[in-house]
Amino acid sequence: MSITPTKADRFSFGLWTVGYNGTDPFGGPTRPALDVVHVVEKLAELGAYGLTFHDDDLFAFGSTDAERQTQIDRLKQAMADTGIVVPMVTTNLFSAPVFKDGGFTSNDRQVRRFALRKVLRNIDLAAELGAKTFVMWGGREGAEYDSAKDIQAALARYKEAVDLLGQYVVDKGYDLRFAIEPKPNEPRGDILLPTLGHAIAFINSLERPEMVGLNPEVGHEQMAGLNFAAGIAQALYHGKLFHIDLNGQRGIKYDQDLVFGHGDLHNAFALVDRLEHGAPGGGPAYDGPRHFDYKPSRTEDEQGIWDSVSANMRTYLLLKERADAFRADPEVQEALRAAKVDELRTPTLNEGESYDDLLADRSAFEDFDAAAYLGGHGFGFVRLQQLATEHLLGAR
Ligand code: ASC
Ligand code: MN
Ligand code: MN
Ligand code: MN
Repeated sequence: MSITPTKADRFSFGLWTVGYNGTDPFGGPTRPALDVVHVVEKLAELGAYGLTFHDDDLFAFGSTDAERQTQIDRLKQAMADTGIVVPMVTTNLFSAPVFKDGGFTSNDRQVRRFALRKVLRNIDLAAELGAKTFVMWGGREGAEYDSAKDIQAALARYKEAVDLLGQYVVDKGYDLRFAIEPKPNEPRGDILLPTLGHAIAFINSLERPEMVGLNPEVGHEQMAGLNFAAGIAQALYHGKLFHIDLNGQRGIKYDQDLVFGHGDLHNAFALVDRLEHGAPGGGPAYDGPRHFDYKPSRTEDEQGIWDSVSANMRTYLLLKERADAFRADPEVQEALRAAKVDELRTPTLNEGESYDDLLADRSAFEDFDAAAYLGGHGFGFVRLQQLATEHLLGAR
């Protein structure tokens, strides 16, 4: 297998990722801004197929119509010249001072109306560029103080906004779906829809839940101490994995946005295995772009940016190769059977069996020797995980 990325791998990058200039809360930029045309050319050269962006990444907040159009035209020309596509677009409702208390859920009603107008305009642009997914990361939708935010009202306003956007997309006939991106905190002390699970419950409250899914980010779930690969499995189970933000994070701390695999490598292996192969016992794999939302480290120069672009894609392809070998290994297949991983696919009740039948089944209870499980059942999960580890390390 080749670890040289090609367009067929469908790797995409945010303009804000490679474009990150190194600014953090403690210091200014370490790198000059990158021009979008240069970014598109470099991504194409390195083997990516797609670029994604927030409106404000492409043209500064407050740009005139003419300035905005100039940048759109330059991007379109670069796309035509390189074959780079725009599979996803998102809107920045977090950088400008007006959004410091949120966009869709600001306490200030005028801000909420302005936010909706900003997003509607960007949905038109997303459709124009052929994007199929519209991501919404509500980084400022939240609070620091319990006294300052009526959370129920904020969720109602969030729903009002997403319902309106869905109506707009339907009325316009756009081929576009929404993907909500959870994050537990940062920049707000607490962000609304902090995890995948919160977002799934919210989506089920919407007028058009089928149009709205998730854009989970590796580091965001890990900031909440959660298992990302397991969260992805649940998103797939609910049919909600519309898009994904791949990156790396080392534990519960600020959002690191490291290169994919430069955090919890074991979980990254499980993630790629799940995305590429679906559940071990069958079930859907992921079919969308492999999108990286990471930040080239503040210590790096421009060459370091392009090295990190390649690092994301190479790590993904290496893990894919390792996951393929893991699945194909007869010893792994035997260990999976011994661990009864496939037995979990068998329904607990027989076909047509009622609870009366279950109650009448003495083998299920009266004659079942539950005490025999004392001393361990010998599932062999540790052996299985060591096989995974050895494949991950390239030892098998
Ligand atoms: C997004 C997204 C994020 C944030 C962040 C901005 O749209 O997916 O995680 O914005 O990358 O810096
Ligand atoms: Mn992040
Ligand atoms: Mn993200
Ligand atoms: Mn991010």
